Amino acid sequence: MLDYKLFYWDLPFRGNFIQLFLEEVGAQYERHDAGEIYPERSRGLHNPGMAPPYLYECKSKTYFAQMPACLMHLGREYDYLPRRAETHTLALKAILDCNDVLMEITNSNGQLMWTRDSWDAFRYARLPEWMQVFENTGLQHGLKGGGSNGAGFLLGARLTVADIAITALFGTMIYSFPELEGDLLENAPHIAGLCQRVEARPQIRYFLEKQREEMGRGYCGGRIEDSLRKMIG
Ligand SMILES: N[C@@H](CCC(=O)N[C@@H](CS)C(=O)NCC(=O)O)C(=O)O
Repeated sequence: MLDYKLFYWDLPFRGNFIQLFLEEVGAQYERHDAGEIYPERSRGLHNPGMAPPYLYECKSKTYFAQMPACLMHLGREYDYLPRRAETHTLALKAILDCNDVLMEITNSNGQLMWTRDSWDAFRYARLPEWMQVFENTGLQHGLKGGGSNGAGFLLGARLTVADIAITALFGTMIYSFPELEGDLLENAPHIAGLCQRVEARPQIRYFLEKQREEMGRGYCGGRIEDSLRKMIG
């Protein structure tokens, strides 16, 4: 029986946050093209939303929009949320941080194309700071060791929705733009190791291998991806 339908574009970008989670927990789901409900139908849904991704939950016959809300909902359903108040709040914060990075790397979701100056300011100042925010959070709460010898998770000894989000953020970014791997290793070596360990989990690895075979190094699509490739290449 089907558990979920995910309405998103044929790209990893925001959709992978939800897909990695659904793969991790072994949910039965279908991915549908966002164009099936966006933009016309999406405003009139039960729980209307503004933009993809939309997650349809079959058992409750409800839709959810906003990637962080979708992930928090799934985290609760499958018990992937930290139990303590502080780390529970930090899980939401980590997902929101990830979503901010997505917005920033696409220059406000593609509203503006990158120029050399604006890209350099992002890549060499803002992005390293973001990476350090994730790294320091992990070091304060659960990450240990480096690289493939690493252990623990962002918010303690247990894998949570925050680890899935961080892997969807940086694992995807680095696969799409291998030139940025050195930036992550320099600024957030423990997070780099965490992403490798989460990507190596059997269900997730199988999914990513298939996705990468089909989509190659595609990231967010559109003119903003062209602009990113021009800056990084
Ligand atoms: N804050 C929203 C952002 C949604 C968003 O920007 N979606 C993109 C694809 S990743 C889109 O198709 N936007 C079309 C629009 O904004 O109308 C979320 O986290 O879900």
